[in-house]
Amino acid sequence: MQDKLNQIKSDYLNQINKANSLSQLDQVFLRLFGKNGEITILPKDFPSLAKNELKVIGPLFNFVKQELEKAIDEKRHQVKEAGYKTLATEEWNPDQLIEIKKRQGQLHPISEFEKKIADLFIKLGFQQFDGPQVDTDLNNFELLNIPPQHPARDMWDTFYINSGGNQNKLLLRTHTSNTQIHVMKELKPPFRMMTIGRCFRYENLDARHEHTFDQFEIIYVDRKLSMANLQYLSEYLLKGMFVDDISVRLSPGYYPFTEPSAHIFGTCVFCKSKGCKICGNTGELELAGAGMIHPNVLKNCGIDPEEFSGIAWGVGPGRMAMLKYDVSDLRSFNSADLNFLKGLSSESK
Ligand code: FA5
Repeated sequence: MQDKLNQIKSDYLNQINKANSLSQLDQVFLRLFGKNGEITILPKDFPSLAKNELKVIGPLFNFVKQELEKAIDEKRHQVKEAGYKTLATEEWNPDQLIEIKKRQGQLHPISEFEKKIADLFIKLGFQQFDGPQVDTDLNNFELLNIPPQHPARDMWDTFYINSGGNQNKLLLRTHTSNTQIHVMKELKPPFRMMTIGRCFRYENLDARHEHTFDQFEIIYVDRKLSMANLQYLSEYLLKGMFVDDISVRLSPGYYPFTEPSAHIFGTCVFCKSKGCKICGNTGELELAGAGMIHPNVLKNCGIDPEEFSGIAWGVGPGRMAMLKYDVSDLRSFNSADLNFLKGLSSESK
């Protein structure tokens, strides 16, 4: 038995040495360790061995088995490494290299548009602030003079994150007006602030309504401000972003957090005021909501309404970009259609 084991060892080490492919090594492995492999069947003869002989054969068997397994493993590794080297040297053909062309990135047209709006107001001394997209019911509604059960909540229905006790209820903000509250609580008037950010609404979607869209909002708090300042800033925005002859119209509106309130309209560029399906046959598009900050809101933020007044308005840059770029469906901006978006870059306009 001892001779047989030594014979198997030397024969198979020889075969393993000569093998130069993984499939040859698999064959050798099967001949040794397969169902009827030479190493597999050997222990069947152990019961017929004398005890003394078994004491020698047992450890020798284990040693030979481990040596052969180790030799196969090492040879497999060598064969694989040699294969990689061949691939890297002989099969590598530099002619197959494909040139990866550099692609020039650009800002999304809405971001580009928002940057231009912000630049306009930086010139007038407005500071930019960022407000939370997830906020409390208190900041999004109550401190803006919209108590629970107020019918105006229907217009700004949103997505709720938890139903925790009323004021602490978390929601996705419906407008950037929550930022008014954060800023007015922190700053002492007079101040001019602006904010741009994402808003969310539980909306019926159409060419002018998205469930997720951006708003740009300004607040100006000082002594002796009036609707005349509001009219001026609205025209400043629209003329700055469009052309000097765009007509701006303020019509009376209602917002619980402003008094008086107004809707700001710009001429519909699609039909040139004739009336079309984009503007709902009105000849103009509503771009912003605005007004003088309600005394209750000023008080809620610790500002004395007897001494200070404030102007606020919030516009949808997406709606304005529709006009600027002649896009008939707001949803195209989020379509991820690169050809469409590239066509709207500042260079092409
Ligand atoms: C507001 O959200 C007020 N917070 C604006 C405001 C601020 C009024 C400060 C007074 C003082 P409104 O819901 O009308 O108002 O929205 C303002 C603008 O956001 C709209 O004129 C429109 O341009 C844009 N907008 C509103 N809803 C959507 C929507 N679903 N998809 C795209 N744009 C929208």
